[in-house]
Amino acid sequence: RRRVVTIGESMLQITPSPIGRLANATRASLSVAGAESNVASYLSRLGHTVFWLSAVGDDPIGERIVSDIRAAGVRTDLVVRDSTAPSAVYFKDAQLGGATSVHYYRSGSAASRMTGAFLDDFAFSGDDLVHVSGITPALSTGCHELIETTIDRAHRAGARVSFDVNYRPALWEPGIAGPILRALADTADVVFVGLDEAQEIWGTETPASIRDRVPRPDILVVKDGPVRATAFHGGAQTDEPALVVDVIEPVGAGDAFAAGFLHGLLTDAGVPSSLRHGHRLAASALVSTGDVGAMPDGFAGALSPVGESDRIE
Ligand code: KDG
Repeated sequence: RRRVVTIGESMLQITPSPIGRLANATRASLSVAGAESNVASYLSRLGHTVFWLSAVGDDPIGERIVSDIRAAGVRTDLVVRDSTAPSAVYFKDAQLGGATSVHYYRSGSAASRMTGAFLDDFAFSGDDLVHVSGITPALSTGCHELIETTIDRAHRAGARVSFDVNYRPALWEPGIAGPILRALADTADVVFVGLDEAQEIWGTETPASIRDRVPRPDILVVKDGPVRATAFHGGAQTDEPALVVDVIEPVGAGDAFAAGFLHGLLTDAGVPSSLRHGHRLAASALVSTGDVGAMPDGFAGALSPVGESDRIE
C-alpha cells in the first residue's frame, strides 16, 4: 500500500462562536488547521497511512496542533519542536453567507524557519504520494527551498507529487506568487488550482488557458467553485459538476476536494470518480464551520478503504 507524505504549516485557529464577526465576538472556539494537515486528516480518516512533516514551537500551542492532527490518525512523529520560535495562530472573521477573511500571526513561526535541510533525515519511497501546497513557499525563502527540495527528492525516489496551488493573498502579492507557483505546479504530477485564483496570479480566463501555462503534470484539476471541476489528464479532459449545497463557511473546501480526489487516485478509482469524491468531501466542508468537515455517510465504505492490516508502519 502507498504512503502519503504531507509537508506544511498548521496553526491554531480561533473562530468566533457562534461564527461571525471577530469585532463583535465575546466567545471563540479553538481548532487546528493547515491546508496540508487538513488533507492529511481526511486521508487518514479514509484509512490511508499518512505522515505530516512540519515544525511547531515548543509551546502549548504547538502541543495542541500536534495532538489534534495525531488524533485524526496522522503520523506526527517527525514533527520538529523548535524552542526558538513560536507556533502559528490565525483568526477567522466570518460574515454569514459572505466572505470569511483570515488574519494570520505566523511570521517568524517555527514552520517558517524550515529549509531544504529539514528533509535530510527523511527518505521518500517510490510508492509515496507526496502532497504539498503553494502556501509553504510564501512563508519564507527557506520554505520555498523546502518545497523545491521536496519535489526533487520525491521524484528522484520515484514518488508522485501532488501540489495544491493555494494562493493566499494575505501572504504575498500576485506578481511575486504567480511565477513561483507556476514553476512549482509545472514540476508536480497532480495539480489543483481554482479558476479564480489562477486568474488572479496568472491572468488566465479558462481551464484550457491554465493548461497551456501548466502543461507538464499528468493530471491538472481546475476547480470552478460551485460550478464544476475540470481535469486534464493524458490528453483527455473530464468535467464533473459540483454538488449544490447551502454554504455555511467555505474555508477548507479546497483541502477537502484535494483529499477526496487523492483518495480516488490512491484507490485507483479513475479520474471521473476521483473528481466526484472531491466534490463530495468539499460539499461536506462547505456545510461545516470548521475547516475539516464530517465524513459524508457511507463515503469510506463505498470506496473500499485500506484495511488495518494493509497499513504501512
Ligand atoms: O485551506 C484552508 C487553509 O487556508 C487553512 O486551513 C489555513 O493553511 C491555512 C493557510 O495557510 O491559509
